[in-house]
Formats: sequence, structure tokens, C-alpha cells
Amino acid sequence: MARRALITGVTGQDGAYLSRLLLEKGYDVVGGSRASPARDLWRLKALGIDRDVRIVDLELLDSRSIVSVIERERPDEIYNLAAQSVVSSSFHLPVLTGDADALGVARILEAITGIDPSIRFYQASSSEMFGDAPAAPQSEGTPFRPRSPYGAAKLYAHWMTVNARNAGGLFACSGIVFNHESPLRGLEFVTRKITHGFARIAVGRGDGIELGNLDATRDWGSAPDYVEAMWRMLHAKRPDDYVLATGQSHSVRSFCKAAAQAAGFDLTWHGSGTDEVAVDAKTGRVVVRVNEKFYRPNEPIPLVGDPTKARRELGWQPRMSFEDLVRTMVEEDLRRLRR
Ligand code: GDR
Repeated sequence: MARRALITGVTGQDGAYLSRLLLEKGYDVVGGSRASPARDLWRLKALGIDRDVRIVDLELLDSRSIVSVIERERPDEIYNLAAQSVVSSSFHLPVLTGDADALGVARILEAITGIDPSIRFYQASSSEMFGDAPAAPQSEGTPFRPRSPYGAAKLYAHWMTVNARNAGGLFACSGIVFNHESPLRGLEFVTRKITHGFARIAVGRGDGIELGNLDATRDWGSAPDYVEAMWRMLHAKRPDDYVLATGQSHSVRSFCKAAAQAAGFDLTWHGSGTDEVAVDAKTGRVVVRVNEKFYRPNEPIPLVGDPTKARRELGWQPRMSFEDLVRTMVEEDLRRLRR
């Protein structure tokens, strides 16, 4: 019989790519998603799998909802990808973020323990847990010092997962995942905001992009590569925690440069701080401005991950380069806008 996987947060970027991967492997994929009359399946549709994933209502704020889905569906594996995942929103919504991202995981682990402790569990942890990290690059042994309510909530969930494994005997893994992007990324995240912004200007439908801290750096990988590692974790000999990252960091400014080039612009930067702008050398037009509104109250120190353990123990390494990632995102945005 086909293995059955329950993916929470199935309508998100990772949910879509992981669904596709598991379907290709012959899984029966059950997708958990918050009950909503306006559920948007655009990502599953974009991958052509919206009819292949069975969507069920699942609410991480409610234990009964979690228990009833697990009891009914009896999955072999659960991938918890559902979260309030926007770091900046977590500063305004710390309690809701904690309820979903921290306690939501405690609820799932409690349900697994009560219903069937043989269910394998993957928790989507985050590089935001490192926050004010004392060292770079960050690995599984780097101390966590989260600097956002989101990072703090994810850290609680991470330790609950570790404890469920060590004390509870569950096959529970935590993927400490650095930023991973794709054409299916939401517009609230900086990469897609930039690629979509340049594509709009290129087709004559946008006047410019407003960004926050241009000097912020991130380790940006490709989402389809990362979901492969999630599956590998649940199929390793023993459960463990792994950093998933490329090992290279880039600034928001250099992401802009690469995206602009892919969209046919040639950027030059002028001014500094909040007065800095990027001008397209060909047309003399200002295409990027800084707006303080997009600054974070508390920016982590440069985040860059060390994926050595995942390479050694899971045989995993990211395949797509930074340049190809940016180009792919811009091209897909251009294609969608021209359609
Ligand atoms: P992040 O991703 O917070 O790292 O979390 P995001 O793309 O939002 O920010 C990355 C960096 O870009 C800077 N930045 C801006 N960010 C946004 N969103 N909008 C802007 O206009 C802007 N200008 C500059 C930010 O300050 C930041 O430094 C993502 C999410 O997917 C999390 O859920 C996940 O856990 C982590 O990645 C790993």
C-alpha cells in the first residue's frame, strides 16, 4: 500500500513542492490547510497537482482538529510546514505566532504520541532561531539566540521536537532551514517582492520597488532542493536535526542587482541610508527606493548556514546556484505578467 503523508500548510511554497515530490514517489498525499471559504490553491495548480492532493481542514490552534485528522487519516509521516511564517508580522502578532508556531507543534506531538507513536514527524524549524548568533556560519551546534517572536516560537517547537525524540522515543526530526525561495514564494518575502517588482517595471506596469534594509544578508537557496532534504530526514537510519543551507550569503542589494540584470536593467546605486536609490543606467529611472517602513526592529546578525552534516549524513546538497535561482524567479514572473 502507498505510504501516506500529511503535510500541514500544504498551500504554501514548501507544501506545494513537497507534495509534488511525494506524489512522484508514489505517496498518498493529504494536505492540511486552515478551513477557509477563500482557500487559494494557486501553487498546487501551478505545479499541476491540485487534484492529486486531498485537502483536509486542519487548525493548528485547535487540538481537537489535529487529533481528528490524524485519527481519521492515519498518516505514516507528518510534515509540519504550517506556520505564521512572516518574521516582520510576528513583532505585531507575538501571541498568535506563538500559538500556531510553538504550541501548534506541542499539539501535534501530543496527538502523535496518543494516537500512533510510530508516525514519523518533520518539523520546519528556522535559521531565525539563531538570531544574534555568536558565530558564522551557523551549524547544528551553534547556540540559539532568537531576536524575533517568530524565532522564539520556532525555538520552542524545535526543542519540543528534540524532546519528543530523546525522551518520548518518536522518530521526530527538525530541519533548521535557512531562507529558500522559488517562483512560488509569497510577495511578502523580499526575494519575490524584488523579482516581481522588476518584472512589473519591465512590462510597463510598475513604478519602482520600496525596500527596507539593503545591507541585510541571507543564505538563499532553492525551495525544491530543500523539500528533498525534508523527505530524506524522515528516511534516515535514525532521527536527528539538520541545518539546510547553501553556505553562501548575499545582501538584499546584491539580490536586487541580479534580479535587475535578469529583467534587463542595469542598476547604479546613489545616496546612502534611507536616501539611497537605485537608478537604471539605461533609462535614468529610479527603480528602487528605501522606505523605513520595511526595516525590522531587530535584525539578526548575518545568517549563513553550514550544511556539512546534511551532506555527510543525508547525502544532500543544494543544486541550484544563487544566480540561477534569481533568474528563474524573474523569468517566471515575466512569463506570468505577459500571459
Ligand atoms: P526572513 O525573510 O525574514 O529571513 O524569513 P524575508 O524575505 O522577509 O526577509 C529577508 C531579509 O530581507 C530584508 N528586507 C526585506 N524583507 C521584506 N520582507 N521586505 C522588504 O521590503 C525588505 N527589505 C529588506 C529583511 O530585513 C530581512 O533581513 C524567511 C521566512 O520564510 C521565514 O518563515 C523563514 O523561517 C526564514 O526565512 C528562514
